[in-house]
Amino acid sequence: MKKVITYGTFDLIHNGHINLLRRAKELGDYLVVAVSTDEFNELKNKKSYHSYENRKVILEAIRYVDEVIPEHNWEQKVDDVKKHHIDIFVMGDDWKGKFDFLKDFCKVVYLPRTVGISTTKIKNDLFKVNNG
Ligand code: C2G
Repeated sequence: MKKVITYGTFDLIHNGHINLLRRAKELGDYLVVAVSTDEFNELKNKKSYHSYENRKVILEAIRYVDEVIPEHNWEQKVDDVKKHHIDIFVMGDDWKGKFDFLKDFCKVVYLPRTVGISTTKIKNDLFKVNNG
């Protein structure tokens, strides 16, 4: 069984996230998603609308996702790859090159981001709609 892992905040789930999760799953048989905890989001200077628990519940309901684990810090990826016997690490290409150190432990794949959508765009568009 080929196992894939990807990491992210996945707040306000949108088609960009779904495209990534679908393509990540297509690379193997089992997809683990490491979703950032609220505490780690603070480290990433990200404030998510949904709590960790709710982002986890939402991800677990997505057909491409087989398992959701917490992402507590930047340093856990090598341990995660070993502990979960991961074959392929996948991220959107805004991260291209940033995780190449994992190539010693698994295949590293950067997928093109979906253009025109992001959690920040959703928040900004909603602000505009509600504030004239
Ligand atoms: N993504 C995408 N297309 C978009 C928006 C996001 O392909 N239009 C991808 C990102 O490239 C990332 C994943 O969806 O691979 C999750 O995006 P975020 O929730 O923004 O994740 P991020 O904050 O980049 O966290 O340790 C890694 C970090 O936790 C990544």
